[in-house]
Amino acid sequence: MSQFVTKEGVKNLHKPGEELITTHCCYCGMQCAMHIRVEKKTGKVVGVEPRYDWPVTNGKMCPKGVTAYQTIEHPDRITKPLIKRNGEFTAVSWDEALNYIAENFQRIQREHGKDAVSVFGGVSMTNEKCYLVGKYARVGLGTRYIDYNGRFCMSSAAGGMLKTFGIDRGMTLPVPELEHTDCFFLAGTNSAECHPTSTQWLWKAKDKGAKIIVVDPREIPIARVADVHLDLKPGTDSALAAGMIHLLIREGYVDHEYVQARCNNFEELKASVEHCTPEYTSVITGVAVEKLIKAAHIYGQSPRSVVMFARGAEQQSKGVDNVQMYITMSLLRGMIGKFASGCGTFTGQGNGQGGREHGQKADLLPGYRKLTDPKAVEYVSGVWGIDPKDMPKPGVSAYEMFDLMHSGEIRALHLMCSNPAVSAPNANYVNAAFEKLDFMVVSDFFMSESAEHADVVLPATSWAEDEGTTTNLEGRVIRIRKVRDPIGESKSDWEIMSLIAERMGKGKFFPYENALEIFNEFRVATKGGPADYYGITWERIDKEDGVFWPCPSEDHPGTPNMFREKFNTPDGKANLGIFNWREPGEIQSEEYPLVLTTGRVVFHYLSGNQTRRVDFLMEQCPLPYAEMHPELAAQYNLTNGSKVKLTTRRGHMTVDVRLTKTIRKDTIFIPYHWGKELSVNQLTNPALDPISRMPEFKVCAVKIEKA
Ligand SMILES: Nc1nc2c(c(=O)[nH]1)N[C@H]1C(S)=C(S)[C@@H](COP(=O)(O)OP(=O)(O)OC[C@H]3O[C@@H](n4cnc5c(=O)[nH]c(N)nc54)[C@H](O)[C@@H]3O)O[C@H]1N2
Ligand SMILES: Nc1nc2c(c(=O)[nH]1)N[C@H]1C(S)=C(S)[C@@H](COP(=O)(O)OP(=O)(O)OC[C@H]3O[C@@H](n4cnc5c(=O)[nH]c(N)nc54)[C@H](O)[C@@H]3O)O[C@H]1N2
Ligand code: SF4
Ligand SMILES: [Mo]
Repeated sequence: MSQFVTKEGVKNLHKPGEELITTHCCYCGMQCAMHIRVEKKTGKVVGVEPRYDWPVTNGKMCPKGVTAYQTIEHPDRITKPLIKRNGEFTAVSWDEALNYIAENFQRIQREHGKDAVSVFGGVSMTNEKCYLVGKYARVGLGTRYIDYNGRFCMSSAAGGMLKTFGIDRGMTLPVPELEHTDCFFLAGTNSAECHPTSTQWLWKAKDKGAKIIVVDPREIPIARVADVHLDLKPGTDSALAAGMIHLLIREGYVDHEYVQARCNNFEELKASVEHCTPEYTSVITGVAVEKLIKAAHIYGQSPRSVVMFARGAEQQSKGVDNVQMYITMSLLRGMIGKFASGCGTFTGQGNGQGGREHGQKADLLPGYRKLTDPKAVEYVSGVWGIDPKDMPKPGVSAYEMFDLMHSGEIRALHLMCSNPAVSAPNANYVNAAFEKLDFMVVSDFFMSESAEHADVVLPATSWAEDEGTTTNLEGRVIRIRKVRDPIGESKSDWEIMSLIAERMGKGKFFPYENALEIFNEFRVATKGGPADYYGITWERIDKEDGVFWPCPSEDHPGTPNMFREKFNTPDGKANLGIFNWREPGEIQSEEYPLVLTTGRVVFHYLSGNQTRRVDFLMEQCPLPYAEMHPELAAQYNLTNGSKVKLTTRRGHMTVDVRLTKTIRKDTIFIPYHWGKELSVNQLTNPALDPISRMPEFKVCAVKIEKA
């Protein structure tokens, strides 16, 4: 892969007779720009070439990105619709599959009501598709039950931002400004493995003297070069932030002028952290007092600081509290709205930002409008051409949909672009929920652990066989281009939804010929909403290297920097967090004495359904493992490579031990990119955050024994 790291020779990777098609990587929220190499004669995809002239990633890519093209024409692609008969999938025509789906959806809705059919979406899809999922559920199928995989991903960040700023936008500043930042406070983000190309900005800033503080139970790659590593016990982020805030106030680092002018709740916040001395904080978080004090001084003295967080802090039953407390650290220093300063979440999936704004969430309509707001319902109904009375009410969150499958309130499911059999918490319960369904449809381009439960599997096109837009972690809307014609008989997700809607008698609401028509309708649907895309056109995106929302009109420049003058709350002020300590949903006990946390490795993506099919990535990382400290392992007579059985209140699994001194002695880390008996989600706790309904993937109590 070395040719991708130096500039020399790379520009000439492609050969004569090849065409370069400019697009963006299908995986994480960095959305690295790249060219796909296509052989002109055959139309075949033969490789990739980084794109150097894109200001966010500058030609950098990671091991997943440079091999992503290998999934496009992979022999495992599903090429025909499949119907399960007597336990076996058989290929059928589109007509047969679509009729079968419509018959079953209609029968179930006749017998059990409209809401008995549900939709579960995902945000690896373009904005056009994500927008249509919401319309498909509410207009095409007429159900209230729709939610999506972003619930497991961005919902706590969204909840914290909404509470604090009145709007949820991943980053308050554009990525290239990070080069000029003096201090990075990174909480629960393993960006070197999960957003690898973002680190170029850290290194540039570090060359100019920037300081780095890392908050993570593991000494992750960036922690090794950090000025301070706060190695907290999983599940204690809000207490850690409260301790930092206590010190910022005590040591005189608060920008009182800014707080006075732009924030609410300062006195309440101050009272709530009065007891959070470094000693108190150290007891709760397990971080040494000296480290806390050092971090507060470094952070407090930096003229331009950025606080970034990700799933480590967010995937907890108090993820929203954690996010709000970390943002509060940034507000107290007066950083938000200033150059090269501010805060943000590392958006997970490729379109994790755009896909959460346009109506896949149980309570949201396009443009981040709320389904509980009658004016929003009236506006969107107008755009869709339906009677506002027919707009379904808000449904429930992703995990709660599985509860309703168990109780029988939900009897059918159309799952697209997600693999919850692997990625949802408490996997045994989730797999049992799929088995309880009367009827299940899955759209995917590969067979998945979830699709194995389905009655019908529909071949969707991949990210490279259709065009559209995504919104990257900055809030920048960018173009995804069609690289080749659909493989086999696969169809684009928007076409599949439109065809089913047509058979459900709702065809007139889905008249689309192409993705651009959907984009133009979607612009109008978002007009005037918090996430306003009305002024964004595909032409502008090409000309301007992406356009940032909100962008209310075609002559509006877009909004790379948020909150320059005011916040989106009714009084224009940000709401500081107020500390209120809560334990994680499950704490250690005599029976379950250790903490289990889960996450990612650089070589695999999410449920692994794509990356487990790439030889190079499998060579690097074929199996999950349990990362643990040698001192902990010794207590159980475990060595590197021995088999360990892990058990929680929900399930058990056996994996290899990987010894490392870079993890806390009370914590075990397992990556979650594998299914069935290799799935760590057999063990995880579905305790939900009260606001975001995010499950607690990052903390549960576990016991271990030698297997
Ligand atoms: N290689 C790779 N990259 C990816 C993905 C992938 O699957 N693979 N997925 C993409 C997606 S969808 C997402 S959401 C992002 C996720 O990106 P990240 O959030 O960076 O990834 P995670 O590994 O889930 O968790 C980050 C860190 O949280 C730490 N952690 C665990 N418990 C706690 C805690 O209680 N507090 C704190 N502060 N930290 C804790 C873990 O040790 C881990 O290092 O990555 C995106 N990029
Ligand atoms: N234990 C644990 N569990 C976790 C997490 C964790 O940190 N720990 N993180 C959570 C997070 S942050 C996330 S984002 C979730 C994600 O988990 P999932 O939602 O399961 O994500 P993927 O594995 O990307 O699943 C996407 C599926 O859709 C297919 N697909 C990809 N693109 C398209 C498309 O455009 N159209 C269609 N129709 N199909 C497509 C892929 O082949 C794959 O089968 O996992 C969550 N689960
Ligand atoms: S950093 Fe993210 S977007 Fe960039 S190549 Fe890697 S997975 Fe793809
Ligand atoms: Mo995610």
